[in-house]
Amino acid sequence: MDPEIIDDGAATPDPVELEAGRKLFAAETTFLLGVKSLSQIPTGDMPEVAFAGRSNVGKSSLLNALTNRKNIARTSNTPGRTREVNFFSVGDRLMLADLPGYGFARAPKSEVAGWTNLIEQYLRGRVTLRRCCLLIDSRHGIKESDRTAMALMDQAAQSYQLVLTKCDKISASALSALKEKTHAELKTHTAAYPTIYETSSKDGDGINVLRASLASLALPAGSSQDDTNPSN
Ligand SMILES: Nc1nc2c(ncn2[C@@H]2O[C@H](COP(=O)(O)OP(=O)(O)O)[C@@H](O)[C@H]2O)c(=O)[nH]1
Ligand SMILES: [Mg+2]
Repeated sequence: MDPEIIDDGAATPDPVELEAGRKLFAAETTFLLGVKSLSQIPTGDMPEVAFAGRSNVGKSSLLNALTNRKNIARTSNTPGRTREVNFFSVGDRLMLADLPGYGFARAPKSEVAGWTNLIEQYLRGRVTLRRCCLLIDSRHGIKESDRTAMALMDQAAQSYQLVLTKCDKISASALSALKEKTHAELKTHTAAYPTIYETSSKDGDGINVLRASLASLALPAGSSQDDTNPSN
């Protein structure tokens, strides 16, 4: 049977994929730089995955959980603090881009326009970008500002996957209802993957599955960019 037809949005990697994810993120993650404008963006040919979501969705916590670091991405109780794009290299095989959070309730219009402009430029100009992870707070589901972000990525034909955060905070039945609703909505978005990732940075649930999905986008192990010697 065509797996698309029976896809219920659950992510089920096989052991080989899980091991590839574990290996990739067991390598050292290094913070490269933070940029306020895209003219300062680092170039290179490492494949890149970007992380986007509303302020306070748990983006920094997720990046820390993925990379086994306590504070490589600064967590904060004050929403809307990060106004730059931060770049991290995972073992010289995959670049992670932490995009500024959006949807902060009291954000002035000019700030919203600034965010949209930055993201549009980034999506248009970043040839190494393989995928965006769009984080959704499992307590709130998809909000209007997320729909704006999804529309931007659909228009840019930029593939993206939804990652539910803070799943430890809701019941199993609420999570399953949310997934059903979210899955239905995803079908109307042309660039969205049907798979929905459930995570909790607090208790670590789903982190290994997300790692496995990103490992398929990374450079092969032992082939970092400066490995130019074929005898290596
Ligand atoms: N219970 C729980 N809280 C979380 C989780 N992820 C983040 N948080 C909390 O949510 C708040 C915002 O997290 P942060 O990672 O700074 O969000 P960001 O603004 O998207 O980077 C902090 O108080 C975190 O401790 C999670 O998986 N479970
Ligand atoms: Mg943050």
